Amino acid sequence: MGFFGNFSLSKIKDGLSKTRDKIVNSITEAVTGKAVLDSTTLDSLEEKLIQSDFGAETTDRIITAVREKIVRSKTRTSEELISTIKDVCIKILDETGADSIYDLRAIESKPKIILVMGVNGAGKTTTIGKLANNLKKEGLKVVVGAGDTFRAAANNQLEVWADRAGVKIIQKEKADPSSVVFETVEFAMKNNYDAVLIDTAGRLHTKTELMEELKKIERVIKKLIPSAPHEVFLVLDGNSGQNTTIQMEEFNKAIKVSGLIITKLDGTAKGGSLIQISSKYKIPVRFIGVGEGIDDLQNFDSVSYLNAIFGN
Ligand SMILES: Nc1nc2c(ncn2[C@@H]2O[C@H](COP(=O)(O)OP(=O)(O)OP(=O)(O)O)[C@@H](O)[C@H]2O)c(=O)[nH]1
Ligand SMILES: [Mg+2]
Repeated sequence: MGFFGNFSLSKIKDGLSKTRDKIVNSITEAVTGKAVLDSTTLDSLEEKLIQSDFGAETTDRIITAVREKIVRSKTRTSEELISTIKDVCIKILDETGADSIYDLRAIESKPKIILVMGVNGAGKTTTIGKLANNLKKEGLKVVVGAGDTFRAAANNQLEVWADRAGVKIIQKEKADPSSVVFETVEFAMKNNYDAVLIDTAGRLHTKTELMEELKKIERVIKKLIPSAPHEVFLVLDGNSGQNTTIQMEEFNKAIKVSGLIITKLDGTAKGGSLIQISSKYKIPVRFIGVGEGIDDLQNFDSVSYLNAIFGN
């Protein structure tokens, strides 16, 4: 289950209970009492899938699979339907390369530079705190760079997390974000650190100058280490539903995203959007946030995720 010792199936299950209720109930509702899966029932199923944030493309794939498998078979239980839908989702997640053995500790070159970006309030700083804590616990020498110089409170917030995790932080008041990033990477290189986690300010993907700032951060990192950043994580709020696809597109244009972190999956009914974004962009989800605590970040394991929604 990856490198997080805190992997917890029950946490994932609890977190995804609203998503599970929404998806499974609405699918069951669409087909219950229907002796035949005629086009009206399939239309209704299609509508429910769209409402569950699967997106048009995934919904098409599911409806095609349902047509092929279920319409022709004699037994048409809702269990069979759910298992067909789950199979499509397994394929979609497999195609992204998301797997439970992904290991953030793997260090191709030292220091490993991990850049974290996303819109305002997505959960970047919290996630960095959780990642720092986990990497530190695994014995890695970790430094976090306070690349969010936009809000005065941002530095304090990251500092609190760095303290909690017991890792070094590099911060500079009122500085240009890329200069903080430069200093952090340089510090890590000079002092033989294993991993650098870089926090960035939340930004609207529609703000061109802020997206340019991200590109500048990447350029600055490359000046010091041409192969870096080694991971570029886009943090997406699991509650955003449809809006996540546009964020994905715009951030990916600025810096190529290597992995996704979906936060706040606890308590949202929009967990289906994770499937939508996986299907559309084929970028692996690496971690999911299931709470605000330091231990509430889990390695993404597609099988556990789908079991939590659809049952085993
Ligand atoms: N329930 C829940 N809350 C979360 C999770 N991740 C983050 N949060 C909360 O979301 C809020 C915003 O988190 P931050 O980490 O400050 O988000 P950010 O992306 O750094 O925000 P900006 O820097 O302002 O753009 C905080 O209240 C966090 O506690 C999660 O997985 N579950
Ligand atoms: Mg922040």
